[in-house]
Amino acid sequence: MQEHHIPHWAALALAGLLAACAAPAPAAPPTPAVQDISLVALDIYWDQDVIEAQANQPLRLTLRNDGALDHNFEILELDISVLLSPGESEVVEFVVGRNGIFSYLCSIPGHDEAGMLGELVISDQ
Ligand SMILES: [Cu+2]
Repeated sequence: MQEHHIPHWAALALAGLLAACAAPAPAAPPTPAVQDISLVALDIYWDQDVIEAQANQPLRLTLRNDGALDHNFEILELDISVLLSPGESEVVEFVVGRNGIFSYLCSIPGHDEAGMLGELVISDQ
């Protein structure tokens, strides 16, 4: 029954305050910068052995197969596996939430042994 002690103008002000609280926040947090990285598969190697990126920032990895063979980009630890036919390209977007070195390779038999492997190095700097 406390409402009875609140003056009418105060109740209106309170209602206004509650409405303001329910409204969406005026300033949205800044959108994290997307890190655009390209990796090209060739016969039989990747065009890069090391990829560096930041933790907790969206990573947009564009994979392209410029070879004449199938290649399959794979990062086991991140559960990423992308099969690329010759001439094909595909974009994978993901975020790595911690620092570390994540090995990538081509999982087509024999290709990693032939040198189709590299490291995705994630840091927070
Ligand atoms: Cu391959």
